[in-house]
Amino acid sequence: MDDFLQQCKNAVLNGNRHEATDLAARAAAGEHDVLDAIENGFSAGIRGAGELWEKGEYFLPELAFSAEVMKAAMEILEPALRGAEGKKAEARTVIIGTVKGDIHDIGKSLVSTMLSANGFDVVDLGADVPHERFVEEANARDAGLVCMSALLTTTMTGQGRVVELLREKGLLGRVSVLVGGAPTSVAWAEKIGAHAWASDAVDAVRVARRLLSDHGG
Ligand code: B1M
Repeated sequence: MDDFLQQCKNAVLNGNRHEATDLAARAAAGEHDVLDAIENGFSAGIRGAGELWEKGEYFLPELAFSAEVMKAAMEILEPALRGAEGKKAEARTVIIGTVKGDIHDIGKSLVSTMLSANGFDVVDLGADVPHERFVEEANARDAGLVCMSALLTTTMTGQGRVVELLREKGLLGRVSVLVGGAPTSVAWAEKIGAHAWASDAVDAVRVARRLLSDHGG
């Protein structure tokens, strides 16, 4: 890991807001590739904080503080991310959210930003989104794609519930479903009947494009 990325990682890991926002501003100003700083610097920091918490070396408030610092950095980086990407208008609306019972929103927001930056018309429902709401919004907006994030093994089942609800309402032919989040996988997506899985925000853009063009978006 180069020095800049290591500093980004440490700033989040140590809960140093000033350092993190300063590094984010430097990346946004062009000193370092923005996506690389997010994926391999700041995200490495928040994952590191999670590992320390798992080992009992961090308490939950420390983990939450690291997450706040990461979000403060993301606020600075997101506009730069939007500006950095090419704009190609995609016709169909994309609905995105983190499923019910799950408040992890950092990865979801990164995916959402990258989709917007790449010309998708994104409706971000936030975190802890009731299963029915994905379906209502997809129907009301004639969406082409529903994207769901889940970070907990206890909430990932909600992704499957939304697929079932879409099927029950007869929407599954019209709308595709993309799932992601740390505990999910290609096998999981197949098991619940989702159309695809993506590993990260860049992959999500690639897969979303494919799904929308396959389904006439
Ligand atoms: Co929580 N948490 N957390 N947490 N947390 C995890 C997920 C955990 C793995 C930590 C651990 O044990 N090592 C663990 C889950 C264990 C499990 O289910 N097996 C856990 C737990 C247990 C909990 C609580 C239950 C703790 C408690 O209260 N006892 C609680 C749950 C609250 C709730 O949701 N109801 C909780 C709370 C929190 C905080 C509030 C402190 C904070 C969240 C703050 C926030 O998001 N606003 C937090 C954090 C920060 C984490 C870790 C450390 C980091 C998550 C993160 O932001 N990563 C996490 C450990 C880990 O993931 N290693 C952990 C950075 C982000 C950029 O990556 O979200 O993976 P990620 O997103 C990636 C990809 O996954 C992918 O692209 C993104 C960009 O690369 N992706 C998609 C994500 N969504 C996608 C959707 C797509 C496609 C790709 O298409 C739709």
